[in-house]
Amino acid sequence: MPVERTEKRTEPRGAEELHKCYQVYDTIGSGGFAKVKLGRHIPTGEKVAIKIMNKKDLGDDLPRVKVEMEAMKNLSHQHICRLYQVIESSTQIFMILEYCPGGELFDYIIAKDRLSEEETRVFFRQIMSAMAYVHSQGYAHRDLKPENLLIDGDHNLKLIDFGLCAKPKGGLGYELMTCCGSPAYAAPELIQGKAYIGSEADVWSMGVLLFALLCGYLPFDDDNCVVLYRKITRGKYDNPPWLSPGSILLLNQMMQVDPKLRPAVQQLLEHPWVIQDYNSPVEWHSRQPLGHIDEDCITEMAVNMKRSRESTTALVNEWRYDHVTATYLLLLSKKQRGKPVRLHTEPNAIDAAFSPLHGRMQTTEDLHFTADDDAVILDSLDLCSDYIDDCPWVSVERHTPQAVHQKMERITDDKRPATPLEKRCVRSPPPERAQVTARHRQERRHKERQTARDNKENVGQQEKDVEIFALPPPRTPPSSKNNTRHKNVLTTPNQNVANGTRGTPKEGSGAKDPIKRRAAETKEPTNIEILAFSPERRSRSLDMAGSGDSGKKRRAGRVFGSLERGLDKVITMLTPGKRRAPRDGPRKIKTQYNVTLTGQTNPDQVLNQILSVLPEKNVEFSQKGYTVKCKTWDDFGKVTMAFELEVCLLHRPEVVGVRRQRLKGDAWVYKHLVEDILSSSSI
Ligand code: H91
Repeated sequence: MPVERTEKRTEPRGAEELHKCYQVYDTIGSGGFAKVKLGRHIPTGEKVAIKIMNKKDLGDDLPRVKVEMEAMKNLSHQHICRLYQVIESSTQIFMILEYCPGGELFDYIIAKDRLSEEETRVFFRQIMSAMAYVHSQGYAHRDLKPENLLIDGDHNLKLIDFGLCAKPKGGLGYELMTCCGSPAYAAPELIQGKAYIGSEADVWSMGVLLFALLCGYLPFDDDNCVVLYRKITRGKYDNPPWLSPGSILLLNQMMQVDPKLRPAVQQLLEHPWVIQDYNSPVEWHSRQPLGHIDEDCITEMAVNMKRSRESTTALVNEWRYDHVTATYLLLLSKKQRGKPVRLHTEPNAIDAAFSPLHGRMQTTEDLHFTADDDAVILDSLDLCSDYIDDCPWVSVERHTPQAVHQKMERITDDKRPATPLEKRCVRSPPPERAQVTARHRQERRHKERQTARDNKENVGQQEKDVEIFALPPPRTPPSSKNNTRHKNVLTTPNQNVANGTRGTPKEGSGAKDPIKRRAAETKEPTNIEILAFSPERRSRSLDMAGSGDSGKKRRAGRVFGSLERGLDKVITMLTPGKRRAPRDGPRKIKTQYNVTLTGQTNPDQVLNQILSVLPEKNVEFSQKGYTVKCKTWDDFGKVTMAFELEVCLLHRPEVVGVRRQRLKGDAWVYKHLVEDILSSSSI
């Protein structure tokens, strides 16, 4: 007899509910108001991404999150990131999502400069498959770009960020009015503020995306919004010489200024360029249709919950996006990857964790460090280390305590995202920087463009200059600008922690200072002013004490509190006589696609070179060890970009590398800025 359990469900506070079913680890990224953390679903042992949002911070963007959650509940496709669970309290929203260890397609493209036509085709077929499905379900995505495509463990793409998607009531044929998405990918009709058809605008964005894959840069680009809009409305771009005639033709068809001349995604599925080497149209139907019930997963859950298969099926069929949905979908994901359909927990554990009869609620502390402290701590280390293995941007030697500790210390700042209109303004840096980036870019591409111009230009372009632009509204500067620029202080990586003491100016200026020591040994000139003492963290993050930022860090610190304490314990155990493991030098990492090789062998010199160019690029930074956290600000005191540069040592070849990670801001502006920093640092 099925047990009616839905009435018994209570609504524990969000974070508590989260910690009952998930182990929560490091922040792995951020998107707008959200922070994304790595997690593990305890019953299945599967890794997940946890998108964490504070309702207060969301403000007017709360509807956008609701739109995203609704869309993701209605979409189930092999190339769309799966939503497993939503935990909502009065203050927070947690979205439990499919974990994609390969990170953003954007980083993959820029690491490779551009992709070959063959590799582009593999990815583009997957993008088309996802988009044909999205459109078939009546949705338009409206924010297609390589930052919104993630690479999973099998090197397959997963579409994310449905916050701007639309599902017109009368179907996709109905016109939309809201101008949204990233300007560089926006269709001409959209930026002109005209009514437009969502699916047609998506096809334009797919054309821009295809160009970015094949070329490694954007077809329409400019630091000045007005110029950028003019380029888009003209629809005129240069075809670089490496593009095949087939690619030129397809790009041209997708980036037609007249939306009615663009092919629909359904037509593109069997386009000659798309089926080349495959000889078959793209398969776009869902391999995991909504509502399908897998008997093996039901059996495993029924046994675990001591229920009948019928009542378990009924429970799963409610699709409440609670722990039941998450357990079912994660079991299914295990099955699809050929893993055993097994729940790790004690019998009845999924149910028990949520039962009001369960007694005392588990806390984060309980979860990690109660019964068998060390075992659980080591499990945490193991996951961190798994994560580190997975991620292209972090690869440290397994189980190195200091590396794990260092990873745990990284806290990504939560900042308000740019609204679509504000996003455009991110593209308008202060004049000095605009000049630097534009000049640099121009020089770099001048040759390519010369050749491209000689090449056949895209046909069907419109010469008419359309002057109606949806311009950003005038912005009022904040009344009190508390982002006074602070003088950046260049330091050497801290060596004092190893001794458990903070160096005094006198001590630090001595031979312990690695840069001075090395400079003395190698007679290398130290071209920067070196601070006589070397505390752990420097510069703006210290200077910001009164600005509210440090409060955020303190709060974030509490989230990690118990785990960090546990890690400290392990580290203490593994490192006799030391409270924390010292970091004698930069991390040793594998060559990854987000690491730039320098050809140099002295990490301190590379670090100094980077630090010395940051001020002239108007980049504010804080340095800790060999990691430099960078930020740029607009004239209104808003952070436009946040990223990390980390000097590290590579195994093969044995040179110094610079790992880069974007945390916030326009991806292409970031790319140009980092290129600029690294080339100006002569590394
Ligand atoms: N960009 C538009 O940084 C800037 C690894 C990583 C691994 C993920 C799975 C899901 C999501 C992100 C992941 C992720 C946003 C995800 C899914 C949805 C969504 C958001 C995130 C970033 C945010 C962090 C992302 C990459 C894209 C990493 N991320 N590291 N698995 O709305 Cl539906 Cl915000």
